[in-house]
Parts: sequence; structure tokens; C-alpha cells
Amino acid sequence: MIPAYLSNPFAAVFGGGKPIDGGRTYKDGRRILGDGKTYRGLFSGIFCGFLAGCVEVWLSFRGFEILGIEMPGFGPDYTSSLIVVLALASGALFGDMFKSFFKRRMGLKRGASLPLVDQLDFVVGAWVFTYLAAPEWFVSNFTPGIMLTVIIITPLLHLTTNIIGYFIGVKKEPW
Ligand code: CTP
Ligand code: K
Ligand code: MG
Repeated sequence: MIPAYLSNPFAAVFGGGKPIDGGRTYKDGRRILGDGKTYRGLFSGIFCGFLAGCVEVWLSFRGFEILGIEMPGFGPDYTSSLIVVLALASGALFGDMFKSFFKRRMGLKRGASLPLVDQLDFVVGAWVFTYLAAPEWFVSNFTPGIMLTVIIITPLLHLTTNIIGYFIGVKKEPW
């Protein structure tokens, strides 16, 4: 989950500039996505999550081997592992963007809180993308027990990092 967990905060750190919806509004007269979803945030977030995943992949193939530690691997090879990592990082931000679309349709302004949905959007996005990209890897790694654990600890982790983000000034709201 590390690539998914990191893409969100890095989007907040590096985000800004041109919004993905280009400032356009939907049929309901409200913004399609809003100013909180920018190209810079999307690409820098995916890039940082992917980079972190590359380190994980390297560790799981080489680092732990050098250290003599047995670790559950990623895919059968580097290429399929990098696909998994890319799916986790990008799925997280697409899930977040999808959520923003629905928040705007509900009449919620950029940054308005939608409890639990704000904390789990990126998990669902990451899982959907990963399932589509590597279904076998997904079912053997995301067992029901692991998925339940992620669903329980993620809102807590998310709130903690967002409170930090709020105090260092990269988040406008602490959620
Ligand atoms: N961000 C971005 N591009 C993205 C995602 C996030 O630029 N694709 C940046 C924006 O500056 C955003 C901040 O990260 O304000 C925090 O992200 P998030 O909480 O997801 O956005 P909100 O501003 O709360 O907007 P929304 O109500 O649509 O969730
Ligand atoms: K978010
Ligand atoms: Mg928000």
C-alpha cells in the first residue's frame, strides 16, 4: 500500500497550477472536479508513489536477499512488479479524483469534508486499478484479512498525516 499511501500527500505537497477540469462546470453548474485536482498534483503524486514502490520492489528482489531476509515478493519479475506499483500509485489519485467528482455533484465545495469517503477513496481506487492490472497478484496479496486491516488503519493513518500536512501548511483543512 505504500505507493498508494504516498501519492496522496505528495500531490498535496507539489500540487497547484492548472486544474484538471480546466475550470469548467458540469450540467449542474458546479465545477466538474474543482481547483483541488490539478495536473501537477496528479503527476507528481503518481511519480513519488511510483518511486517509493520502485524502492520496495528493489528491496523485495535484491535488498532483502543481500541481507538474508525472506520477504514476500511482488510479481514474478521486475516488470510485473512495476506494473503493480504504478497501478497502486495512480489508482489512488484516480480514486481521489473520482471522489471529488461526486463531492461536487453533492454540492460540496473544494475541501469540504466527506468523512470516511475522504479517507478511503484512494484505497478503493488503488485496489480497483491493481485488480485490473494484475488480478492474480491482487487476490494472492490482498487477502480479506489484509483488506480489512487496511480499511481499519487507513482512516487513522490518513488523519494523522493530514493533521501534519495542515500544520506544515500544505493542506487547507486537517482532513
Ligand atoms: N492536489 C492536487 N491534485 C490532485 C490531488 C490533490 O493538486 N490530483 C492538491 C490540491 O492542492 C489539494 C490538496 O492536494 O487541495 C489536497 O488534496 P485533497 O484533500 O484531495 O483535495 P481537496 O482540496 O480537499 O479537494 P476535494 O474537496 O475535491 O477533495
Ligand atoms: K484526498
Ligand atoms: Mg480534502
